[in-house]
Amino acid sequence: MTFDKKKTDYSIYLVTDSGLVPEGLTLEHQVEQSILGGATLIQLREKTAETGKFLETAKRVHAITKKHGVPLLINDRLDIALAIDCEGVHVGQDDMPVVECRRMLGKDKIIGLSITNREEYEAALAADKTGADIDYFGVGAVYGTFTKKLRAEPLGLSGMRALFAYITEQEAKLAQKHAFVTIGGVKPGNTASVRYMCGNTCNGVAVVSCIIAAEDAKKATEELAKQWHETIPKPSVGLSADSLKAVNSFFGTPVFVHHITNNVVKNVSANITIAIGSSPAMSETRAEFREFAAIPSASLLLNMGTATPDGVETFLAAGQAYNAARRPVVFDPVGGGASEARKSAVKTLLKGIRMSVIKGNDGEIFSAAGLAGKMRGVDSIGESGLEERVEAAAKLSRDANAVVVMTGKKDVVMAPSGKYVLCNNGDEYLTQITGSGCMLGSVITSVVAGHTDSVFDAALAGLLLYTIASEKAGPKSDGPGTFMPRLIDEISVLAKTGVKPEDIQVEFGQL
Ligand code: 3NM
Repeated sequence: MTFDKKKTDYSIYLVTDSGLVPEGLTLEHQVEQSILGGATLIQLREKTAETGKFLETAKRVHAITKKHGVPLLINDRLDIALAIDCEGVHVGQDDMPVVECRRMLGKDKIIGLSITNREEYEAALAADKTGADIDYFGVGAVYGTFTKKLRAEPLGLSGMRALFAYITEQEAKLAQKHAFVTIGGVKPGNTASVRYMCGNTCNGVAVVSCIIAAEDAKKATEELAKQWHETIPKPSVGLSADSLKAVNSFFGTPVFVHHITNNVVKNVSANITIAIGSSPAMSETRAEFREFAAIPSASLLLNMGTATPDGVETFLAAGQAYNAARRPVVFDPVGGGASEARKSAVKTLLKGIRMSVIKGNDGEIFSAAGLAGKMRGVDSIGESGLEERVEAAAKLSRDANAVVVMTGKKDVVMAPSGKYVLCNNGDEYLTQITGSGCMLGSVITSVVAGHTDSVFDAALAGLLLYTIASEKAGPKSDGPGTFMPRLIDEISVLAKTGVKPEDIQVEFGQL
């Protein structure tokens, strides 16, 4: 095999552990099946093998990888890599320093290094300056894993996104760029989300157990590769001031909206979902999450109104089931900044779940963005200046790679790209009933579920449907008590007839 390391495909990277190979199968069989299923790079990682045995295994595995033209790297053991003359090594922070590896291996071999934070990445850049010439980094752990005792807390999706944002900025300044793979608890169900959150700087996913422990390693690799290659579309902004009539094309698609929400609003949330022609379910039963997520039009609304520790686990299980099924998850961090327990719950959920939309009042959005929010119990007190609100929505949108809908006098709909819409629609009565924000969450989830390729536009359309319905309901109401049923009446009409362009009051902006 003629080997040019610059052409290395890092996308589907199998790291071995013979201890996890199912009974009756061999490591060599798993490696070959995985290559047949689409693995593009193999690392032999055998932490407990004795030298002689390791060398023999390495020779056999190298014969297989060479036959298929896939590079083989050896974990930690430079001596083995040199002995079999394979394509390179992967080292950890406590292994042979990368500069020494390069000196011994020469310039044409691949050298990879594990990192878990900015400091380790920066130290590696310094090592590059003294001749390490590192080719790629394994970044993790993304999630918790039983395969390895981790050196640090898993980064989660939000942590990976933050680290990759920093890395991407630094790499742009470098002449010789590196490749990056993510590792730790990665499997087919979360691969698309990991890729979406890490962005284009991420070249692949490195996995151990989801392939090496599979009865059918070829099939397991094919599934991983499929998830890697089917990327999730960005929530780009298609609607413009000139094309607002098109919002009506977003209504009328019946979908299934799975709510995990608080007891105060379950009834009205179900009613408003039915009013716009969709089907609500209110299930906290983990055993049925996967089945529900598999419904073709399914969507999930996570409303954190009553956040118990067990509730957070339920949210995570549901969110991850919907992420795996590539169905939208809308997050309403109700009262997100009201207590330390709620702040920590929001962090945990943003680590574990890829959200399509995050909807909240300004206190909730400021808090989720890590900016001090002003809260009174679960209600937001007063509003910050518009500029600050737009910036907070933009920060959260970038951090979570999600569309953010921030309600207030002017509602803000924000895309991760910094494009945004300010909406002036909405009746005063919305501030005088309980559950008005929660019902908006149901409406947005329903519209987004019917239009997963245009999440931003769908979230905006849902907001307009709801706020314009409130403006129709307000004048027909005698007070907040009669406003609630009127709102449901009006929305059921507007969902069919569409909103009138002259009723829409929005401004488009770009940061
Ligand atoms: N390195 P699985 S996590 C080998 O964080 C390894 O650097 C990690 O195994 C790191 O795919 C890990 O079975 C194990 O979760 C990954």
